[in-house]
Amino acid sequence: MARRPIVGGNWKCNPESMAKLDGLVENMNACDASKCDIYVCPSPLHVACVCSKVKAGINVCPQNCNFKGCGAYTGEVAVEQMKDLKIEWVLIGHSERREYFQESNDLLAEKMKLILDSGMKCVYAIGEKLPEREKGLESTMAVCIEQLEKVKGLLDPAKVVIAYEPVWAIGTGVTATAAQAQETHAEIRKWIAKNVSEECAAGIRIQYGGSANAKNAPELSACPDIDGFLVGGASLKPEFKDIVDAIS
Ligand code: G2H
Repeated sequence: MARRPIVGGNWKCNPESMAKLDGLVENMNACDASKCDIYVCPSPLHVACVCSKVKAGINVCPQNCNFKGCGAYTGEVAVEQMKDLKIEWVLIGHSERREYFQESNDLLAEKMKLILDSGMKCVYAIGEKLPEREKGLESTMAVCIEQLEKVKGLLDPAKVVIAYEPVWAIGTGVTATAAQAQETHAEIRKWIAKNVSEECAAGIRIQYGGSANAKNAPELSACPDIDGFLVGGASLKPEFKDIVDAIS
């Protein structure tokens, strides 16, 4: 089954000023969205502004949502508010959310259900830390499986994209080799085939994230089970366009 590639730019908690926001939006608007889906994850304060500035074909995808919707949830952002801005996608499960904000697999499953029930789509990030990678593929997969187990009943390829992001490669400049990434993506797909369905495994898109850049994107993108990228640091540079152009 042909899967349309998808590339996301995760700006994390950047930029520090509105003055710099326009430059980042320009980088996004320079991208050719004809051969892949493109989304951008601005920080919460910048989401509405970015929605008004990105060109058609660039989707805004907030970096998080709360687990309940509107109401007495101080400091949170709700899916209803996103829908009101015509936002279709939400990113959840990023390792920085898991690590610094103690987001558990249970909480993330609750969030994914809420997102899908509200008619939105979800990018769900998973990935192992360095000690697990150092122990090999089996221990790497044990983490990925634990992160997938609670959402397996929600994995609709039309609505969910998985972002495989080995934590040791995030923001470190160390990228998984194409062989390592392909092997893990293929294993994830195999697990989905066995535990969800063959159809889901064949259709669901799995992005790679972790120091993706213009240099490593062509080789990673050529791997059969890698369906695009979730890009952090390089999405803050004009280089993001080159990553999109590298999609094969
Ligand atoms: C992983 C990635 C974006 P970077 O966090 O989600 O960031 O490309 O800087 O490693």
